[in-house]
Amino acid sequence: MAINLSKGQKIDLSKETGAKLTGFCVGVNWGAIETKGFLGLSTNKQSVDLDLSCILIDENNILCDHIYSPLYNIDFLQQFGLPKGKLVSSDGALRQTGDDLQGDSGGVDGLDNEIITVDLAKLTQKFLKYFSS
Ligand SMILES: [Ca+2]
Repeated sequence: MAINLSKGQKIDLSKETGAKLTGFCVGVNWGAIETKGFLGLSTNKQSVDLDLSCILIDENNILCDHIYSPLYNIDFLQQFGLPKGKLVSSDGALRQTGDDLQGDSGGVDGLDNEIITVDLAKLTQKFLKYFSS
C-alpha cells in the first residue's frame, strides 16, 4: 500500500488488524527540472540530485546508526562529526537502493528513484526514532 506524504507529515505504522509490522519501505520519486530557453523557444532539462537518508536515534537521543550516500563530500561531513556514508545499516536492517544523481530525465515515471527498506526483525537495538529525508 503506497502512502504519499508531504513535508513534515507523520504517519502511524500500526496495522488496523493489530498484526505486528515486520517491515516497510520509504521511496522518493522525482524528475529533472524543465526550464524554458530564450524566448521560450526551447526547453532545457536540469538534473536534480535528491538524497534519501536515515538516522537512527536511541532513547537517550544518541545517534546510533545512519545510512546516506557514500558519495557525499566526506571532508565536509567530518567537520560536523558525521561518519562516512553507507547504504546498509550496521545490523543490515536498513538498506538504501543507491544514490540517483539525476532524477527522471524523461519526466517523472512514477517509480521511486531511491528507496530505503526497513526489516524490523533485523534491528539489533531498540531505536526510539527514525528520521528520514
Ligand atoms: Ca541522490
